[in-house]
Amino acid sequence: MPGAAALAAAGVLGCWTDLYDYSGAEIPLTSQVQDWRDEVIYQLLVDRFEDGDTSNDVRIDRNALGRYQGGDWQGVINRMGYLRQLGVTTIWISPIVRNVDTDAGFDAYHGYWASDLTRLNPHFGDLATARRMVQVAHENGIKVILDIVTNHMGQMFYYDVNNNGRPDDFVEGSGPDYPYRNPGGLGSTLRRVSEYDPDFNVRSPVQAFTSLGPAGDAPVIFLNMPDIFRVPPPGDILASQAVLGRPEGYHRRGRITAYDNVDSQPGAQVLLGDFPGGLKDVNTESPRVRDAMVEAYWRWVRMLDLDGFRIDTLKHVEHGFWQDFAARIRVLARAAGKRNFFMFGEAFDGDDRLVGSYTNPNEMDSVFYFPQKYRVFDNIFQCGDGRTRDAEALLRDRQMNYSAMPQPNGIGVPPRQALVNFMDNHDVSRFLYGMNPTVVESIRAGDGRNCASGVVDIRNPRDVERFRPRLLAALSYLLTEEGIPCIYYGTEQDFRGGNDPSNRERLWETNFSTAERRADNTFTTFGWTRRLIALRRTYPALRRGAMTWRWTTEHTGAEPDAGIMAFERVDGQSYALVVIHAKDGSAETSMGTPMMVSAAPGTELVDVLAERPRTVTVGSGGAAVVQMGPWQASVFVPRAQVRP
Ligand SMILES: [Ca+2]
Ligand SMILES: [Ca+2]
Ligand SMILES: [Ca+2]
Repeated sequence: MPGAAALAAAGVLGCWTDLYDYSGAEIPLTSQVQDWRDEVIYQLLVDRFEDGDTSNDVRIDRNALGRYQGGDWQGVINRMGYLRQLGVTTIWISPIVRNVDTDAGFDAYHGYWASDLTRLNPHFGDLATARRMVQVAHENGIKVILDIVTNHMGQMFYYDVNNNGRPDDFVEGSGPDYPYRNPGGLGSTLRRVSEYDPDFNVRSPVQAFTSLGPAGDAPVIFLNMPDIFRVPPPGDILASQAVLGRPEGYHRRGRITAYDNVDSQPGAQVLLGDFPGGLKDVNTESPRVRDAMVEAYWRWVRMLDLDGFRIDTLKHVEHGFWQDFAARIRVLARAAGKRNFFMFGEAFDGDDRLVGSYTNPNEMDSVFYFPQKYRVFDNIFQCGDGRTRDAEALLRDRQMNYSAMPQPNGIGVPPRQALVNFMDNHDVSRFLYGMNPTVVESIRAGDGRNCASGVVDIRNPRDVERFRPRLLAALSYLLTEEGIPCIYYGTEQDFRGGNDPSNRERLWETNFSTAERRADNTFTTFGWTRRLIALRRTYPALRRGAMTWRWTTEHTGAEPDAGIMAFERVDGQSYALVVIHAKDGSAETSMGTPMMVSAAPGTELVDVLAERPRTVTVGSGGAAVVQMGPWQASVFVPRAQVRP
């Protein structure tokens, strides 16, 4: 690496292009994970986590969260101790590959604008640093999941609709076609067309027009701007990549304008359209493109000893691609001796059946549990009106909608038991941001639920403080329920940013505080999270136990059991009963009538989450009565199983 001065003097990124030695880059692969249900995932955006190397801080702007901030892989290395102290066991890192560096006033700090899948993004470091990051993580018992995108590349080309050889913005159409102004309707609507991002064309590739009329498929013109890595992938490192620099590598239909046809029919906009922002949709049906994706991403596993892929935008790619891609990666992993390589994906949708469909045979080992994010973390924990019954309905639906068969050559756990649970991520406002008034309105309209208590005035720190008990209760659920918990970085430091990019704060500004107590001796969110993760590690039932609901309710307000939710986790002899009171209030409450649990009558259950352990003795027939304070969470285990 040249020094910081040399980079700054050069002032462009092009000078970084060929600094890396990719030769002899494969390393021995290791198997780090026995059972993914034992893991706690921590999602971090590399650019926002820690700036460990100021020499790569090229063109950062700390006044704008839509620009690069300076975080890097050296920063992740430097803060491995912080992650270990929190107790997380896996990090999911944002994409590492080279991106179109900047476009329309925003930067590719997030990594979702790929331009070359075989080179690294130099803002984050070099190959040696990336490799050391994974090695140091493994030495600390932390696994590394790489975020990958196969659906689209960055803004690589424009459609030369008017055939003049340069990118234009223009108005199209012959005039207003309102009947009163144009009897007979011969005109067409005026609309603005950007050649970077024209609207979806239903029947064919984006079409060209001249003054004489239609002129066939619009030429696709790749840009050549090496200073910002906006160049077609040269295919010099992997020949397979060259297809991504040619028109045939893309669907060329234009930008998605309707998201409602999400059922993956052939021809659907969501499958073939460009992603907003001009992100060009890859021709994923093409065998050449499939080869390019498998080769490029498998190569990073070989070079870095990665432990899994988090896969972007599942529902924008046809099922056939996933069945091919995932199966081939698994075969490669097995042949290379990498066991339990984990692949889970993002279908950003509340439709449980749709999300579950990506766990069908040969597809994902797991998916982000978006339906739960909406129906449990938003509607129960953020809203807090007392109704908890829908959490039970969701678990029932899981039996129908998510595969019960582990993927062939996969992680050995059925998808339905390995869903990735989360309350927020980089694409939604943070939990502590509170409920968005629009969401509140839609919930009210939908089922009459009153979420007024979930609305937080984000300008008022006291309001946020009143909301924080909900976060602690939500974390208690996240870290004790069935599946694999995933925590978005900054949650442990009470970050409360709204939508993208304000939910992508710089973590280093917290000084990575590991304080477990606040001035009044209550837990910090860091301390509470650490405590829950430790419990999960100590009690096998909380990691691998089957989950059975024992109490949910439709009651609200002052009714005795409003806000109560209780479930058991049972793994062989290991038993846990989790009770959470997801509602505001001032006094303790019990559920009115006893709940029936499966622990034997006479069993003394100890609340191991409480600071001063309290006990409940199971009565005849399995009846148990539990008193709960507002937003309190309890984890009861039999006295004989309590561990220090
Ligand atoms: Ca840096
Ligand atoms: Ca043009
Ligand atoms: Ca697509």
